[in-house]
Amino acid sequence: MRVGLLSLGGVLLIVACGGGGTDPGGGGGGGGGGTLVHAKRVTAGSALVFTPTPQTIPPGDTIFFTFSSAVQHSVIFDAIAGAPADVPITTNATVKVRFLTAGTYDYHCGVHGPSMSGQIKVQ
Ligand SMILES: [Cu+2]
Repeated sequence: MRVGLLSLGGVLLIVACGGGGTDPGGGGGGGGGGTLVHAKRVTAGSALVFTPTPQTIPPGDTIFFTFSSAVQHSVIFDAIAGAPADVPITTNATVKVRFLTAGTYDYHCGVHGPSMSGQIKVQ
C-alpha cells in the first residue's frame, strides 16, 4: 500500500489587530443630539451677529456654527497658533468646528466684516 503525498496547503492567515487609531470621541456624526456633552452652538442668521459670544468650551470640544438663514456668512479665525480652519461661506447649514488647543480665538464673518464678530474661549 502506498501513502499518497500529503500536501500541506500553505495558507497563512495574518490577522491584523484591529485597534486602529480612531479619534476618541470623534465618530459621533449625524445622530440627533445628546452625545456631545460639552458641545455648544453659535448661531449666525439674518441679524448679522454671532450669538452667543463669547462661547467657552474645554480643549477638544466642538462648536456647532449654525447658519440659520439664507444670508451668507463665513467664519474667519484670527491667524494664531491653535486656531482651527476657517468656515467657508455657508447658508442654512451647521458646521462643526473642533478646538484642540487652549486659547482665545477671535473670529469674524468674511462677508460682513469686523462688525460681525465673535470669540471662542478654549480653557
Ligand atoms: Cu456674515
